[in-house]
Parts: sequence; C-alpha cells; structure tokens
Amino acid sequence: MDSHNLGMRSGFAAWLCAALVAAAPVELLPDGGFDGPLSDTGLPVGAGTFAAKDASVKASIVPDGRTGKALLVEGQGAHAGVGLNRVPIQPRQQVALRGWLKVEGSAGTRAVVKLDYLRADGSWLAMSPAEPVTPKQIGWQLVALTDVPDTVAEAALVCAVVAVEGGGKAWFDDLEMVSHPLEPGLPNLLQNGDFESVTAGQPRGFGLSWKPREAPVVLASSDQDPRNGWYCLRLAGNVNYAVAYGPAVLAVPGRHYVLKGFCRTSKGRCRIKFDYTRDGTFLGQTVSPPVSGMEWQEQTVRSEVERFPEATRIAAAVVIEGDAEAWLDDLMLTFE
Ligand SMILES: [Ca+2]
Ligand SMILES: [Ca+2]
Repeated sequence: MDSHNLGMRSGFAAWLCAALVAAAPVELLPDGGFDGPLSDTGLPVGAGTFAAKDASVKASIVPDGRTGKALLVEGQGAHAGVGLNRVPIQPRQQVALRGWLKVEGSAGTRAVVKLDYLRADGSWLAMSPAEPVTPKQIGWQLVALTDVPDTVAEAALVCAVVAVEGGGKAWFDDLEMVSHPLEPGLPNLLQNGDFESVTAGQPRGFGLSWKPREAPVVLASSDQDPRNGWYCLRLAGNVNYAVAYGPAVLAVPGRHYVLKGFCRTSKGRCRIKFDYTRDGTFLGQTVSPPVSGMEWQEQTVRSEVERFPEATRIAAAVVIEGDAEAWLDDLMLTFE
C-alpha cells in the first residue's frame, strides 16, 4: 500500500506551489512532532488533557516516535485525549490537519485525530474528525482532514485534538495544522474532491468500482506533486480498465451537473466521467476526452441526466485503461 511511502517533506512545497495562486498557508501547530521543549505538565506548551465523565487519561512524550519523540495517550473509558492548541477562527479560512498515529488495545479501541470547535468561553461545541484508526491497522497510519471553521455557528476557537476511545494506548506524531484562504467560487458538491481527507493512506470517500482479477490496481492518496494542498489521488494498474469513484450525489432531473478535474499520467491515459446509477445499478456514463502526460491538465464533463431519466444518483469517477498510472486533483462537482 502506498500509505507507508507518503512522506511529509514534499507537503510544504506543495502548499508553497498553491501559494502562487493563493496566499501562503499559516502554520497553526508549533510542535506537532513532539520533539521541542515541554511545559511543566510534561506536554508541549499550550497542550492539555481532557477526559469524558467517568474516563481518565495519562499523556506523556515518549522516545519511540515515528520521527524522534511522540505523544503517547493512554485512556480509560469512553473518550479521553489531548487538545494541542487553541486558535481563533478567521473568516473564510480552510484549515487542514494531518498526522500519523498507531493504536493498541481491545477490539473496541479507536484513536482519532480531529478538529474541535469551541465557544469563546472555551466550552465544547462540535467536532470534525478524521476516520478513526483501530488496533487492527498495524503500525503508523496517516490521516488527514480539512474543514472550514467559520461555517460552524457560534464557534470562536478551533483546536487540534488527539483522542483514544474505548480505552487503550495510542501514539501520535508528525502532526501539522495549517490554514489558508478559501478559494472563491461555487461550493463543491463532491466531498473530498481535493483529496485532502486521508484515511490510513486512502482518499476518504473514494473506492474502486470493481477489483479486476488479472492484476492488482492501486488506489491511494499520493503526495507526489499534488496540484493543490498536500495530497492528490493516484490510480495505477495494468488492466483492461479500472475506475475510482467518489461519493454519489442525487441526480436531480433537469439539473445540469458539471464535473471539472485535473489529471496527469506517467504512462497510459486517464479520463474523468459521470456514472449514472439507480439502487446501486450502473445505467450509463459520460466520459471526458483522455489525458496523458506529466503536466496537470484540466478536464470538464457535462452531465446527461436527461439520457438516463431513471437514474437517482450521479457519481464522479476517474478511469484508466491498459497499462497506466494517473494522478487526479481538484475534482469539482457543481451544477449550472
Ligand atoms: Ca516526533
Ligand atoms: Ca489536493
């Protein structure tokens, strides 16, 4: 799986590239690597533990990190962890949080990296979690998420939080949290179309439509020169064809959907497309012209919902054919 190859080094360069079209990102977590000086509590400056009612927590900096030291959280009870910082929410900013974690414990143990939203008085309001990691996932796992804090009503502060649920031990390391101005434009109907949400090395919400028998197909988050942010999607294989699709949305009759996305390939060809479905059954598709070459190229597909009047869902998808390796970023689903 690609997740173990995903490094952090190229990430900042990617944000700098993005900065050519938008303002530079702001670093919001001073010591997400847990290798810096500690306060009297034994934790990085600004960090503090919390525990749900009837739960308890012990947090410490330990030597066996992914790089140098790590934060170890040992929890008992439903929910306990460490808030790492508290940052005032700025209007029209997107916040991205990523990090590595591994977890040990019983089958019900889960470890979470998340953003918590607090009122101005510090009371808890809401959260935006990455997909939890369980003890079944062996070794360090990469997770990443993004959110737009000023869309959370009443929220004044945003906080990077690591937590253990159900009792157990979890190690956290190499956390990064940045904010950058939200790009103007229409809202994206496609969740995780920027591929910045990562679950154990996989782009959250995206999956293969089928697993070809003749050869393995790789669908993974990739930090190889994303067009924007930290990550893009990588789809590779040597098969007749392979399709990665995202979360489907309602196919509203009369609505004209537009899918835009950026693709590049090291070999073979790649297209973006719409799939039309009803109750999970494939009815048809509309595909873009093929893209090949290492430069990011924009593609656009316009829906043909009227050709499939029985369709109830429409899904954005990416397809490769033959011996191909492709990267996708900034998939945008809107309607006209
Ligand atoms: Ca570290
Ligand atoms: Ca991206």
